[in-house]
Amino acid sequence: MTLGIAVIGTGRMGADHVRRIDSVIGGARVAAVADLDPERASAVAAGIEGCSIHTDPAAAMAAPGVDAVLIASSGPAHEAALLEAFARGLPVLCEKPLTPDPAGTLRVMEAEQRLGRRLVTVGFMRRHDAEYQRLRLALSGGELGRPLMLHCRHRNAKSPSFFTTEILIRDSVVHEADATRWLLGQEITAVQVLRPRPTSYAPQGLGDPQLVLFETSGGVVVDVEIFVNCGFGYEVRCEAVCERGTASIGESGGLVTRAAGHAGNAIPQDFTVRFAEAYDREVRAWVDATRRGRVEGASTWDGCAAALVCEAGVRAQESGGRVEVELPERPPLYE
Ligand code: ISE
Repeated sequence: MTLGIAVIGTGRMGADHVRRIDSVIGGARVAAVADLDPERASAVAAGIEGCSIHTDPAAAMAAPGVDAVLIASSGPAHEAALLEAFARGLPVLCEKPLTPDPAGTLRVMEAEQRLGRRLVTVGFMRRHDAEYQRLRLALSGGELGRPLMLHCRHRNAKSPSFFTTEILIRDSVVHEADATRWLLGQEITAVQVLRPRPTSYAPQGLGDPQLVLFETSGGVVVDVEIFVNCGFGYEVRCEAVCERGTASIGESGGLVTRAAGHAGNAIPQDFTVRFAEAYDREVRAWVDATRRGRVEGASTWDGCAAALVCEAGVRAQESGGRVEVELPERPPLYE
């Protein structure tokens, strides 16, 4: 069967996923789209046969031929859309962050437990990136010895207008929160945030860049440079320092040209380019699993753990000190 998907939110990410489902991924079709802006939704759905257009996410989920939901609306709209999908028993791929606030994430986790089965896969696309997968394999292989530190750099060319000092943690560093847990198989137990003087290229009042430190349950220390107005492009790097060597990703810039006295490579300008293949693999894996009646990949628990790390990060920004992560017991549904 071809999986009919309702895509909620047709902004940059939603539009990219609509294109991907329509022309890259096999076995699925865009059956409905929803966006508060009907013109944007219509433009994104133009030319997709049988795709209905809505302003209300619930109406899109109720449209004929919808078997599953991809949520790509803004973070604050995720909780309501997730609960709507639960009410209809529809499997969901939800873009990160699962919800921007941990209280919302906990409510979603409780609702999913009441259903008694998993419906949610969280779109932490780095888990599907070939370089990240190689790094994880290198760390689990044991040849490098035990990991001691991760040095992470997360740079965006320019921040969107809604970014605040707090959102840098909840929307951007949330990726490192998940990647750290996934790469090391350890929980993050405490967070600190250092704030150098802001770049003069950041909007007034935005604390950019920031240096975020994680401590993990296994004693690894992780530093994350988050810099969302670096100007030159989109860059995500990670170096793992282990007892017998190091492993790093995000360094190879792909094609290098030498011409006219200059050598270099292009730097992607945003995440839809840098992680294009990871997004393809993520959506394909979700479609394939859903067609087999399975729910795989990052779970609501992973979304919740990442949100709680970010909450500690925001508290650490405010206090200037070290804040412990308050992680509840992992519910049996997510074992
Ligand atoms: C954006 O939402 C993403 O997910 C990107 O990967 C991240 O680099 C960016 O900072 C976020 O705003």
